[in-house]
Amino acid sequence: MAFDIEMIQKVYANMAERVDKARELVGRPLTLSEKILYSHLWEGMPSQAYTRGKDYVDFAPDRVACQDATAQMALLQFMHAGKSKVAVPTTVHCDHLIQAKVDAKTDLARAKQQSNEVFDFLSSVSDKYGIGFWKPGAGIIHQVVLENYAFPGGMMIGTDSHTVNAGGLGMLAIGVGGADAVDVMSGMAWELKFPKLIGVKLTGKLSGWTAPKDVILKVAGILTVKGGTGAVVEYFGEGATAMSCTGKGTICNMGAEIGATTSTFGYDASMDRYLRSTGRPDVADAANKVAQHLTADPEVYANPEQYFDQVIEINLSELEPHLNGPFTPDLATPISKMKEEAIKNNWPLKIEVGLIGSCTNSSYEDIARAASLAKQVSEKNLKTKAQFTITPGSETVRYTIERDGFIDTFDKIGATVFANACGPCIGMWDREGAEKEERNTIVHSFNRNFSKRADGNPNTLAFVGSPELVTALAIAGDLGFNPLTDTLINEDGQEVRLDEPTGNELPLKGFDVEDPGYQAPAEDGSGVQVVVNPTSERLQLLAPFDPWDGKNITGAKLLIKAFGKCTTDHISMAGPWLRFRGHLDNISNNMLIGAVNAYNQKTNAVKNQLTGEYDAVPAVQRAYKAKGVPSIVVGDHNYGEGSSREHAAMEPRFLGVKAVLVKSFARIHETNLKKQGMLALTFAHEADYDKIQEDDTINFVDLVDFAPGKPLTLEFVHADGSKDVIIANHSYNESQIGWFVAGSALNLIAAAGKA
Ligand code: MIC
Ligand code: SF4
Repeated sequence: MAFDIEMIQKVYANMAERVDKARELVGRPLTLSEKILYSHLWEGMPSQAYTRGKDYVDFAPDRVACQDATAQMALLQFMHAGKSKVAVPTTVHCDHLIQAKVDAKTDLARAKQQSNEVFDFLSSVSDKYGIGFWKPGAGIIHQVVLENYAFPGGMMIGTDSHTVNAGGLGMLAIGVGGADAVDVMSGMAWELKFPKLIGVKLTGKLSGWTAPKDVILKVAGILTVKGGTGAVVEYFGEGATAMSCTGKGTICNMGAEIGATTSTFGYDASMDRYLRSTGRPDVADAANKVAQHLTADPEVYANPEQYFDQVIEINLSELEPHLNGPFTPDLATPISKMKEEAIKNNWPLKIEVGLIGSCTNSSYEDIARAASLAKQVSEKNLKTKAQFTITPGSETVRYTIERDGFIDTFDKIGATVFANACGPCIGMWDREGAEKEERNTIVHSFNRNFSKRADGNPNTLAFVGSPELVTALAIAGDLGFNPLTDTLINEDGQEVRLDEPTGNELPLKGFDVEDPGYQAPAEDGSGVQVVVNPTSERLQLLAPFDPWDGKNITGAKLLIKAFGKCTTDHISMAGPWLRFRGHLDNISNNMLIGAVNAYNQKTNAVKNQLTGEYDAVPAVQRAYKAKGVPSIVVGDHNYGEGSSREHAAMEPRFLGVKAVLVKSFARIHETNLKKQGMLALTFAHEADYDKIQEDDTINFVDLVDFAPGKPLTLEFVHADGSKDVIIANHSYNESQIGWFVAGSALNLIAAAGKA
């Protein structure tokens, strides 16, 4: 039986009435995204139509998921909310803190030892507050959620940007910062600007070398890393229904890479099959009864232009396999053009490592198709040229693929099977020789490929592709190899061709597992003690941030003007820093160390305006903090792209930065800044970015009149005494201004809890 089946049945019981009411209010047929949004309003029954891209709306998500690296901060905050139990079904998944080095068993044992304190903390907080706990080794959050919790037509939030993966099972699943999760866990409404809608019509059918991954790699190329901002992407068409449920998951997963709020697919037979195969016939039966509400009204898909803000059409029969990268997931190159592009751009052609798996691509189908290629290595007397690694998404998948002989097949090509965890995808990869920082190429089936992300080496060029393409390329060891047209020379000197990958969507014998790694919480957790050692370097209880003093901020210094791409990896790096995710003071030592200083093009070297000397960003900011000098950060477009990690907002808040002024924000990061009581501002005139100088002192002129829809005026006083007045826009509504005034959103919840 499925987890929380009563909750799912309740959602379905309300659906017809709410969807009908919404259709009447909106006055036209509805997309699936609208049906899910309107049936999850905080107020219950819809009472008005909302304007997309404009109205802030309160929602009531059905569930919450957190992963270890973000759960620490989320739960440290939740502990201040004054509740005895979470208000909606919630789970915690231990997956980010396991470093890949030797193999699954060794690495898992080492991680359990090294992060024992954190795992114990998460386990006991989960036990106390009624949270389902997935132990280290159980799998990656999004795969475990897809296998156990996602359900068509549901709405969930998760403290990880790839929560959107559950769209593969027809949910609206949205990545958020921990403070948003705390709202929902505390039984409060969750606020989101009513999203815009992008429709993607998939015609034709995938075949041969092309995989679902190629759909999203292509979409990323079209929309770029910020093209989906503020929008839900809804996929439909014959190409969508013909695709596996897990393939849909891959497409939704990487919707995070285009900045989309989330992505989803209408309920279809592939979802029914996946639900049954993962032991949830009860959910499938319940969904089938309300199936018409779990997809768009037929008029919508017949005339999408009338209902979506933007429509993209992709013919799957013509889609080529793609490789995206390096350094950004939207640089899309069809495989037939790769050789030419690589030579033109001087990308090293030799592939050092091929890595498959991760939350994005470790379904049974993915692994089966990749294994069908690995099998050809011995059959055709080939030799695998690159190293090859696999990170299974869950113990269920791992156990099943081992049973079905795939692990054996990979073993034969010398593959390393890492633990069921994030590992190399998030810099938890102790790659031999990475410290030499040599220029080199890797290919993987993960989702992100920002600089330093996999192995910490800024000179590693990472290309993202489907697991089958990654496997073929690892066998060939050559970035320029096109398996559709090229041959390889085998050990006997013969020219051979790789046959197209094949594999079953789902295991014929069903999924199997001995120990899935789940721990249910105590029925009554009131007696459970949560201990945080005051001298711990990993965990630190939070102290509330100070409320606003009601005055204009004056005499602020420019901490850094960040140049170009500044993702959450640049603001609060992962990899070795993941160990401090529960200790705000310690992790603040990584604040903005990856951001490029616009004045000297260096990372982690900014001018301390009090001394005139250059120093590390955190050190300079700590010097300002010690002297009580406020500061601001300036940035470019899509600032805070990538992760949901709220550390990227809490660190500057903790160290005394007051405002972040940029050309544009990524959605989750903007909300995270607001929640933590920071000022998240955008240039009214983008060109003003260029007016800002290294020695500037900044005065807010009218912060005392901070109000919704009213831009703020900032005075930038230059070293020679001249000044520029810069207008900053913001998107704060009344209640969000309340967070700023109170010092943080949590301060308000805590005050309400005490009242
Ligand atoms: C990522 O893929 O960048 C992460 C690590 O999963 C993050 C979460 C985190 O930083 O903990 C995400 O995507 O939100
Ligand atoms: Fe983990 Fe990578 Fe997935 Fe993030 S994207 S959850 S780091 S596997």
